[in-house]
Amino acid sequence: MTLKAIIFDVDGTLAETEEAHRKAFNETFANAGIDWRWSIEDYTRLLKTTGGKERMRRHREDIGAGAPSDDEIARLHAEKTALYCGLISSGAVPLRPGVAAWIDEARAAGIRLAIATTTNRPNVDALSQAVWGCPAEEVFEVIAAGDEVGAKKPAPDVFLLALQRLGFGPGEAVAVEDSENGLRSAKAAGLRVAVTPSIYTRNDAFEDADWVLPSLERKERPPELSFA
Ligand code: XBP
Ligand code: MG
Repeated sequence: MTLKAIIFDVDGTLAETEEAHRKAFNETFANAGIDWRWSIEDYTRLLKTTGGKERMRRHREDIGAGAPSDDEIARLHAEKTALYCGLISSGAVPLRPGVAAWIDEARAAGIRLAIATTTNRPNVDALSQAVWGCPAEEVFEVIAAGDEVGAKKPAPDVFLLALQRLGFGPGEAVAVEDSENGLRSAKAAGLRVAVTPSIYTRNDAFEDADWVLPSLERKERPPELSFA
C-alpha cells in the first residue's frame, strides 16, 4: 500500500533528549529535598518504564519506599517538565542527523507527518520551538502525546490515536522509533516500523523491526522511505 504518513516518536528519535530528562528529574529531586539521584545506569533500567510519573512510581516501588505519594509525584513531575522545557529552550539538544532534511523531503512529497510520544505535550512544543522556531503543530499535522491515552507504550494506544486523527489505517503509515517499547507499541498498532537506536536504547531488541537504521540520514534510508 502507498505510504501516506510518517508517525514519529520524539524522545530518542527526533532528538537525544533523555539526558536532559534525566538531569531535570535529578534537579527536581534535589530541589524537593528528596535523596534520589538517577545515574545513567539507573536511568537505562528505569527507561523501560515509559512516562515520567510512572517512572518515579516504579523507582519508589523498586526501593521499597512509601513516599513520595502519587499526588506528590504528580507535583514533582510538573516541576520536572518546567525544568526540562528550560533545558530544551536553551538549545541544549539538537535534532538527530537526517531528521530535519527527512521531514522537509516528506512534506514536499505530500507525506503527512504525525507524532506519537509518551512525553508531555509541553516537552514536544519546547523542542519544536528550539529546533524549528515554531509550535509543533506547524511541523506535525497530528500530535498524540503524554497522558492523552490511558496506556502508554508498549501499549498500542498512542499510535492508534495518531492513526485515528490522521484518518488512516496502519497499512498507510510507517512509525519511526528508537526503543523496544516504542517498536512493540507501533507493531501492536499494526504499523511498519523503522528503528534508529539511540544512546539509551542501543542494547534493546529490534528483531521485529521492518528496518533498523544507523541514522535517519538519506544515505541510510531504504528507497521506500526516501521521497526526493
Ligand atoms: C520516552 C519516555 C518519556 C520521557 C519523559 O518514551 O518514556 O517518559 O522519558 O517524558 P518514548 P515525561 O520515546 O517511547 O515516547 O516525563 O513527560 O513523561
Ligand atoms: Mg523514544
